[in-house]
Amino acid sequence: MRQVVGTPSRERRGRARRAIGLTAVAALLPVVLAGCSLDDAFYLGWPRTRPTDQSEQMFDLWVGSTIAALAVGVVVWGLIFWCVAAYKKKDSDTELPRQTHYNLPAELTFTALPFVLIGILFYYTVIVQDNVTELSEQPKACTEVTAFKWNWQFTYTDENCEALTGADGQPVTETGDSDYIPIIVVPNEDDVRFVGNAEDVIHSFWVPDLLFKRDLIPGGDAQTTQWEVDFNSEGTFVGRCAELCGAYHAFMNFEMRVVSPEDYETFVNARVEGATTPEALELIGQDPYATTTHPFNTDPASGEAS
Ligand SMILES: [Cu+2]
Repeated sequence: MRQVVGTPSRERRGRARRAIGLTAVAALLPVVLAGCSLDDAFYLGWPRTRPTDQSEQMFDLWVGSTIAALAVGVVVWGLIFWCVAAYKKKDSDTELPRQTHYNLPAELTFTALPFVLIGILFYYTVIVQDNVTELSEQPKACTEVTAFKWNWQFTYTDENCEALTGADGQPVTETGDSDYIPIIVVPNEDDVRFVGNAEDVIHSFWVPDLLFKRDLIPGGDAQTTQWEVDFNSEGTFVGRCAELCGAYHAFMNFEMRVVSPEDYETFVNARVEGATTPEALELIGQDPYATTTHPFNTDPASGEAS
C-alpha cells in the first residue's frame, strides 16, 4: 500500500535544518583547516601561472571535468536525499511499499549514461593529450636535459638539437651541484623542445607551473625522450625531480627562466663566447642566481640535510 507523504513535523524540520548546517560546516572545514582563501580553494591546488598553451589546455580540461563531476554529484545527491526524505518509513506504515525492481528503461538509462559521460571525457582528454605530446617538424629552440644523482645538466643546442660549442671547444652546459642551483634559460616562443636523458637511475623533469613532467630513464639513445611546449609568457619558475631517485632526491631543484627571444639569443651568444651563466644572465638584466629555490646543504654532519 502506497503511503501519502505527510506534512513534516516541526521536530523533523529542525532535524533537517541541523543536517544542512552540519553539511555546510563539513564542506567549509577543509578550506578553513588548510588555511586557504576561498579563492585558492577553487584553484584546487593548481598553480596560478600557466606559462604555456599546453598548461592552459590541461587546466581547462581539469576545470571542465570537475564541473561535470560536480553536476553528476549534485544530481545523485539530490536523488538520494529526495528518496530519503520522501520515502522515509513512518509510524503509520505497516506494509512494504510497492516494489519496483527490474525497471528496464531506468536500468538501461543508468547503464548507457555513464558510457556517454566517459566518452565525452575521453574525447577531450585525447585532444589535450595529443597537443601536449605533439612534436613540431622543426623546433624554434632546443635544450638537452640530463638528470643525474642528484642534480641537473642542461646543454644549449641549436634548433636542430646539436650541442653548441663554447670558446673552450666544449659543449655549452649548465650543471648544478650542492652549492649551485642550475638555471635553464628558454625563449618565450612556440615549439621549444627539450631532449631528456638520465645518467644513472630514473629521474623526472618537472616544472609545476607548466603542469608537466616527463620521466627520464637511463639507457642512452634508446631511452631519449623529447617534448615541446609553446610558451605564452615570460617568467621564473622552479623545477624539480618528480621521481624518488635516492637520498638527495628532494634537493634536486633547478630554475627555468623564460625570456624574450632577443634576450635568449644574447644569453646563448654570451655563453658560447665564454661567459658563465650568472654573467650572461646579468647581461640581459636577469638575477644572476636562482630566486625560486636555494641550494641545500647535503653534508649529513651539518644536520641541515635531514
Ligand atoms: Cu631525481
